[in-house]
Amino acid sequence: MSVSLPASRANTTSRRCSRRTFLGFSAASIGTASARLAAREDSNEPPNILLCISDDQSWLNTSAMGDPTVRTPAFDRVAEEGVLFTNAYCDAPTCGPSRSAILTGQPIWRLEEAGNIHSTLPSKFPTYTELLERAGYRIGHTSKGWGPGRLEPGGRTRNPAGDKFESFEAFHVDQPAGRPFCFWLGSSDPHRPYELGSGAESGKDPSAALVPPHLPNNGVVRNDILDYCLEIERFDSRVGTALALLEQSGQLRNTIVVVTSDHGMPFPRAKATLYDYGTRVPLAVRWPKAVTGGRTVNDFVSLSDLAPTFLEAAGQPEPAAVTARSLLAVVTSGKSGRVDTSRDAAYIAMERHDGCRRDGKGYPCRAIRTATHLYIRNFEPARWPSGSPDPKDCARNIPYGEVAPSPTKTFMMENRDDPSVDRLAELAFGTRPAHELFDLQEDPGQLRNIAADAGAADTLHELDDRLMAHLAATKDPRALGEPAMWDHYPYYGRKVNSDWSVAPKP
Ligand SMILES: [Ca+2]
Repeated sequence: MSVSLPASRANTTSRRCSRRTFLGFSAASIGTASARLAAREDSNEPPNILLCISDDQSWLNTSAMGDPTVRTPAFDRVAEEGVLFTNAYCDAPTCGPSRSAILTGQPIWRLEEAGNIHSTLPSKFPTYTELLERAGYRIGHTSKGWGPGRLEPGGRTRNPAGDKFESFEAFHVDQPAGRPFCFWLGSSDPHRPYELGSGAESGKDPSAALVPPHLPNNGVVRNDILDYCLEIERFDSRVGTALALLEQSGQLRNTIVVVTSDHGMPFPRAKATLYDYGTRVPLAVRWPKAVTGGRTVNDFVSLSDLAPTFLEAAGQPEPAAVTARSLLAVVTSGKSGRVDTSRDAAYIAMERHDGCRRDGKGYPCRAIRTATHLYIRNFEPARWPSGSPDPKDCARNIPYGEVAPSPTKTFMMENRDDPSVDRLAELAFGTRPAHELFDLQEDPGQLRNIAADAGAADTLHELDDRLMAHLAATKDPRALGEPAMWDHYPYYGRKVNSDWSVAPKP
């Protein structure tokens, strides 16, 4: 065995990484003979895994999905030669929690402190990366891995995405033949800030920008979107470089390449909300050795499904705590459209995003997204969903601290009295009721909450029952009536505002 484990960690994972389940390769077995063996494609050879994950990109903003202002040839190639998922959702629309769900295969309500941003990922929650490493994989990451947050309070000494490298190329240059790898190709694109006007200066046409229906359709917003699109292209070019490298080394055929994002775009009523522009993400999966390409699949999938997918593809059992579902049967089915009819909904959650409410309070909410409806349950509707309007409560003294500072946000705040802006600003910054229900056939932009409509009562009750049953079955303290600690966990982000603090645990 190439890796020896401290007893405490070995105990928590012995069920799934015994010698019996070891893949059969290790540092000791990697020699000239095994390298020659690996050079011939062995049908039992475990796949390499390359997860390419951008930072804050909504599902529509790829050329494969029809956005005319962005060019994403790498994403498009993975989609065309693999499977394009049109109904993929993050587990939480906030960086750290979403990444914790991806790594563990569990929703954030099962991950204690990791349900908050600028927190930690306790080491008792096993990650697919570490499980694969113990099975013999070489793991690494570049740029943004798990985070933001602090690892030490969770009992970790390195990023759970793997050792850090300058680039995928820097990792790959030392990759031994005959040993599989698992790499996390992270990025801080298209996270804010942007270079103002860079999108238009690159030649993009502001009039072609895809303006979501919940944002004002004007030059400020259009140019902000083009700046965002330019950063998506920078991420995509890095994916393209990795694909080319694997093609040159002859490894592309048996590498599972996934391209996605941790959650949606950093604009008002998008990131850090449970509406589609915050939660619906690009997702394409390519693995020619086992996956027939040229397919579009509409099943509802969550990014936490990736962890059990990778483990199953590598022939590894998943930890008992994993509640997400492997996508391997779907991606290897050869089918398009709705493949697994039981995948008819996605569940999404948020607790504390940024530090912008007194006493460290978050905005706890959960949602179920089906093909026809989005239903949101807000557990603390008296709180401000986008952060307090009082600058003294917010980092950098900018009101509504859960909405990233941007030209779009500034415009909407400064023009709130304008009749063309006021309703959209209220949707972005105002309070929200305990129940929100949107009919996606009538209202795909999710602008009109019909939860109080008499005609929607049956649908609301049905979706509320389904959401709460799912949360209870997966042991969400919010659904079980148990103490929810997210308001009280430490916050390790930068506290620019000295007035801001977290109330201690009761
Ligand atoms: Ca992010």
